[in-house]
Amino acid sequence: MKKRVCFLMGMLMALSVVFVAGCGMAGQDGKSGQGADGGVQTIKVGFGSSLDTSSGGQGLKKFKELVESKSNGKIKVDLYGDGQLGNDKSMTEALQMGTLDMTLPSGSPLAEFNKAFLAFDLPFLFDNASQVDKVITGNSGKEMLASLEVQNIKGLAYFENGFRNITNSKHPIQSVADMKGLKLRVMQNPIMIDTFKAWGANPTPMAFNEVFTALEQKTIDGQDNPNTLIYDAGFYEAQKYLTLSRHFYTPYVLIMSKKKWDSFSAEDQKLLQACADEAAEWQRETNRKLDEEYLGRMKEKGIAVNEIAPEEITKMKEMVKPIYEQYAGQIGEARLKAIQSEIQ
Ligand code: TK8
Repeated sequence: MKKRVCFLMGMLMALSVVFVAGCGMAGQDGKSGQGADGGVQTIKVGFGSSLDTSSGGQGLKKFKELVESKSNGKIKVDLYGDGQLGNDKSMTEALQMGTLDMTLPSGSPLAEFNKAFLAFDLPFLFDNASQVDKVITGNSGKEMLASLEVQNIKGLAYFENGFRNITNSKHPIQSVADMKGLKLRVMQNPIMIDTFKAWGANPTPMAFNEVFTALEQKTIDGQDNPNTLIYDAGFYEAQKYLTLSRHFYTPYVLIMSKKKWDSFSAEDQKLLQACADEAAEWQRETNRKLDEEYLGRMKEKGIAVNEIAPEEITKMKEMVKPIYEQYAGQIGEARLKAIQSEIQ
């Protein structure tokens, strides 16, 4: 299928990148692209989903367009989508080592590198987009981006992956009892694992690029993602039911290797930050439109969509209260309090 061909092509491209780098022809001290072509600096960006249909990919294209025009071509942005250069975790590691310049992971795998980001993974933390915006454009959001510096990462901005919903191939999830024993793929993140365990499901952590095949081969019953990615990744083709649970909110975090960031002049850094902010605002808006649009397309293609009754949601919230206490220490008590008061 389409996805698999992409993946194979991606592997080939990734191999050739490694080969060229191994021959010492690129990436000298993070200043690849500089010099020979009249001072042009190139930013190499890797992303786990598509560049065309996914909202994250569209946001990255927007960033590229802004940077290249505002720098008058002095800074070039090269985009590699579909997991060609790796998954969220491996690309973040590549950033730390300085072998990749930029990526856009979900906040959840990033939490493995910086525990503050676990805050966003708390179940039902946000009820709606305006609460999200208060936190990510407010103090807590900014502080968390800045805190990535310790990990050798420059945190630039928040894009939006979105509110996550559950798909599965067995039966509609109308109550928490319906989750019992369902083998659901989750991101590699401890809060997500503990949350689904608390609801009686059987969570299986897995990298994103393995999910489609696992659904198709039925080694898992289902998974959770925002509507945009359930559509973009084609998961709906291998699933019968989509439950609009909106149980987690996942931001995308636009990050650059510190080494690359430091290679830019103060003036260029200002330009890059401004482009990241503008692209982020555009992308969040776009994602919110696409969320609805792609849900409509999936309904047309035959997936059965249902909501969970409000009383059941209340019950699910009760069941995961201990998780807030359990993780407050790792997130930072003060940080969690600040986030909760920003939401109010
Ligand atoms: C790739 C990932 C992915 C995430 C996941 O873009 O792993 O489920 O939602 O979209 O960031």
